Amino acid sequence: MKRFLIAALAVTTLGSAIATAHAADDVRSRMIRFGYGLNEDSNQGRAAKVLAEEIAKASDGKLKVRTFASASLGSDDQMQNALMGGAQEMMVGSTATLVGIAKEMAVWDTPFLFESEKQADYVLDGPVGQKVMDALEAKGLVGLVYWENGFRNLTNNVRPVEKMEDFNGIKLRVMPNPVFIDTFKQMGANAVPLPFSELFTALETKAVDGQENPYNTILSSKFYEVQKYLSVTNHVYSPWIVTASKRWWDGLSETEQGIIMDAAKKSRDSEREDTRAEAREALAQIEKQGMAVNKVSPEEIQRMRDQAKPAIQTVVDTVGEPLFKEVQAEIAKAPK
Ligand code: KDG
Repeated sequence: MKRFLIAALAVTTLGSAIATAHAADDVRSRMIRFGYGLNEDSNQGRAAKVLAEEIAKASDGKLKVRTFASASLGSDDQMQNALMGGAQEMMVGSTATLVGIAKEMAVWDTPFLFESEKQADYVLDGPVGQKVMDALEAKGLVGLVYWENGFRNLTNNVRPVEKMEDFNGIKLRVMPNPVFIDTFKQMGANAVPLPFSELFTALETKAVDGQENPYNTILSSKFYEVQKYLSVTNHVYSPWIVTASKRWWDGLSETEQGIIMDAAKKSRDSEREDTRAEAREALAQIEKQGMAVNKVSPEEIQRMRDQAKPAIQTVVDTVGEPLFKEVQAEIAKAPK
């Protein structure tokens, strides 16, 4: 009996060693180009570094991620096209810039959709967040994880926005996305869609008067150098999404896909923690850089929510009522 047990143990040990060896063989030496739009020392850049390190560590250095900051591989939509064509392997960008590729992504542009990061995490990482990601596959992209861009706030050079009427006449840059254009037209602004890569110059040359982004981006992109007023609205929570070229992804072994997916989840958790820690300090730092900050009153926020209702209908018309209702149901289940 004892000899049998020893033999069985030996076979099992040998089997697992062979399996490990095969798994290691399943990982080839590869270079992965990962592009993003913000600069290297932004929250987006720091998270890209974490992702690269986690993938290298888990593949014994075989999977090398080369990160490209500041839209050096192109704007979000240019990189998305490169991934779909197989000319680039991975990227992170805004879900809002994917609406032209997968209309389901527009659900995340709904004004005032999430009230907290906790709600956002629960919904984005849950079944409906995955369902929206899955819509990318038919278009040649693989959605891996959502990172946090954050709650968006207004900056401009004309006046502090304290009530809805203050939007009138402001040329406001928005992400190239129908819901954002609609939302700010409803508010009375002159919405000007521009890629993020052109935003700083547009502000500097006064081609536009203002823009809206999370504190982290206002800080890391130094918008305080070309903007006077910051008005706190938290009018929408913006996710980023890490995507891969489906043409490239389907050529990876299961082991390689598992390594990248596990690393992406680690980078997601680390990015959210880093972004939130930075956001807690960012407002004070932005004020220190000379921007005048005003918090829009709850009454005026409610007026903006009411005014934005036609834009919410644009979302429902774009993504379909069933998906919109599924997101609302998930939000209702989310922890506060
Ligand atoms: O690559 C830059 C994008 O992540 C961009 O979407 C950031 O929120 C953004 C914006 O305003 O364009």
